Amino acid sequence: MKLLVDEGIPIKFDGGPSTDVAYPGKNGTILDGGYSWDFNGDHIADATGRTVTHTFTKPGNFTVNLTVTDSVGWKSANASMTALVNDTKAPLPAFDILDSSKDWGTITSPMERKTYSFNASRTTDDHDKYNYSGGTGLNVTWTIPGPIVGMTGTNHTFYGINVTFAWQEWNSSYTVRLAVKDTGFGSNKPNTGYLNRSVQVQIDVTLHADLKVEAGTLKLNPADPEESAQMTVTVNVTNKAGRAAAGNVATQVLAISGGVTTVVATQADWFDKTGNPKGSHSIASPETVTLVFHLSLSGQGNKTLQVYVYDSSEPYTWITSENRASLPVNVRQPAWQPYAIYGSVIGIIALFVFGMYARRKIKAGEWRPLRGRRQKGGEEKEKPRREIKEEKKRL
Ligand SMILES: [Ca+2]
Ligand SMILES: [Ca+2]
Ligand SMILES: [Ca+2]
Repeated sequence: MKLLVDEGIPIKFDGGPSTDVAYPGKNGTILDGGYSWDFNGDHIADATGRTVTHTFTKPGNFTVNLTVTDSVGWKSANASMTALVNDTKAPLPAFDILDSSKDWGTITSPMERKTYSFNASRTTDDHDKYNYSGGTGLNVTWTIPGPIVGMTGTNHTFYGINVTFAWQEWNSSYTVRLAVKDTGFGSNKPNTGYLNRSVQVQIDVTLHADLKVEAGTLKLNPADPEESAQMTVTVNVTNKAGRAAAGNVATQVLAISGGVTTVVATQADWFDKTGNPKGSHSIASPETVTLVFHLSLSGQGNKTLQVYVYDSSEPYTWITSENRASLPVNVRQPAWQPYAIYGSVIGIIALFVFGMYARRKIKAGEWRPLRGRRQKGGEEKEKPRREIKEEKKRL
């Protein structure tokens, strides 16, 4: 006789059909306490009573024994059956991050671009274990977000109880998802347990540049430029100590006016601290460079000129107000502009005066209109000219 049950379900057992023969010809009496149940085959009683309720808390094959003893103390033969208990509970995933450089100690917050082992051997299941030599057992799948050293894409799947990788970039939160599947003992329906754990990846400060504009070094020449006239913007920029070299520096000058920001220069001349031109546009750590921008401003009036510098390796949390420097600037009317305006006005007046004068002369008959004169004498004058040209050719 075989019993098929799920783990965790209470099952009622009834020993009622048992009968007892105390000795030939006379029936004995079986008291309730005479029913002894062993549900796990260890021959140690787990319950007494004619009817008992038992819950199998673990999957597996178990031998159930019922021993019936009559009031006289004669033991009957055992009645036994086999119980096959299905695995219906998912594994409980758990993992540690191990640092080989610290004698495989457990850490919680890894460093960017450093390799660690992610180990799920603390995972438990009520039936299966991980099979290190392959074959059936717990099945472990990792889902790792974010860029990973030596891999493409931003979402990665790893298999196995121990996986090794390095995150390419620091991040306040990468959610590691661990899925562990059992074999589904008995029912052949595997159960999967999940664990989502947020992991903070620390920044390695030696892998990033950190630029700042030196306070008070921003100079405009001239300080009050004319509109559209050439001017220079000079500033000193430092890469802080203990950082990576800045090798891909973005440089910008912005003009801000009336809430509108315009990029007015992106290229600078680079000089080292001794004033010599710098061949490479990189800033070691620590080093200060001088940037000189040549630009002109359109639109008159008050503006804010802002220099903005950052390196492509600089984390966004390090690109702060220290990466910018600003000065107010009043863009003047160009010096030639008033003269041009006066000149135009005077010219218009002169034309008007001349017009009046000409009108009077024409009316008086002293001048003939231009159009009439051309029509009358035009053909007569052109003919001789043509003859002259022909003569020249002949010569
Ligand atoms: Ca037992
Ligand atoms: Ca299980
Ligand atoms: Ca910075």
